[in-house]
Amino acid sequence: MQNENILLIGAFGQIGTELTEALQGIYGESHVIASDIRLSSPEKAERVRFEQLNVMDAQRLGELVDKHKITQIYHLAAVLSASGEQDPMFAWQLNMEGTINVLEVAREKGIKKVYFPSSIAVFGKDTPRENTPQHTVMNPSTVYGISKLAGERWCEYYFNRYGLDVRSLRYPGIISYKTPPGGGTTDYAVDIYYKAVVRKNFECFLKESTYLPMMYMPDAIKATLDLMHADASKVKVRNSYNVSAMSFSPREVTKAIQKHYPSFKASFRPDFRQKIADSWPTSIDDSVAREDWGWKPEYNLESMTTDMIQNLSKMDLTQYKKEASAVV
Ligand code: AKB
Repeated sequence: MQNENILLIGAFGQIGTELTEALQGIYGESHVIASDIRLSSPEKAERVRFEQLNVMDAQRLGELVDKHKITQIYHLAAVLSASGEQDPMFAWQLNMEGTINVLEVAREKGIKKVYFPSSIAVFGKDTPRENTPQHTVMNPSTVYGISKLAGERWCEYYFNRYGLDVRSLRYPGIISYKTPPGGGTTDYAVDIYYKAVVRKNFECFLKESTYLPMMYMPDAIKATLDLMHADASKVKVRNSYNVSAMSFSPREVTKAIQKHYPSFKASFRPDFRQKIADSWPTSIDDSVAREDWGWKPEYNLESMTTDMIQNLSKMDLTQYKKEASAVV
């Protein structure tokens, strides 16, 4: 493991922050380079080897690969579904140019492994919504989904054409307490926990009956590392694997939280994100990932809720509380 040098792109995002920590634990701090468009907080600089990188700058990406003798790249920088709809051209440019830059630099420099996160957003309204199979009709309707589907196709192309070992997962909504998500349609499922812990009521931008596939962060990190560490012969899907852990609606997560905070209340005022959610699966069939490389999640809604509340209760949420008061 020590001979690997890993570059994370988008290292300070919701998944990047925790994946950086996990990779440091496996490979050692000096072998993990955390890059992002900017250093989001000075404290982060103390915990990582940081390099500034805009993923649209292919030259700088190549220079960093040479400088740190990088052997693996985790490409996590992307504009998510809801933000993407606010500025579709920018989302397309960043998501597509970023992915192509990573794949091209990886090919040119002989990188051993690349990780590309895809999403349930690759599915669309013509897709079977319940237990969505691994291989099915796609037809995404958001610019984020279109760019992720195109990214998946490019990953498979680079594998078939150049033998580049690219691996990918279609993440559902990811719930975590360390770093907030930004710009997604599933983000409500993080915010609702923060509101409950600071004893505020929650206004949800989706209807109470909207089921979406979700996963707790420890499972998302485990899935990512299990896939990246699997023997190449077991990685039979080279576009992207379906993975799932649970599926719930805003009403169900509210009820799960009310077991801890009986007076917690949620109201529902759907906005433009409802249409995005309605075009996505309600649950995912991840049996191919389970068969190929042994995927198995650990958390369900109840165990995740207990863990989220325990951890958020220990955190200093003064700033969050102030912001919540300002908007309520
Ligand atoms: C989003 O809501 O855009 C993301 C995703 C499902 O990929 N969390």
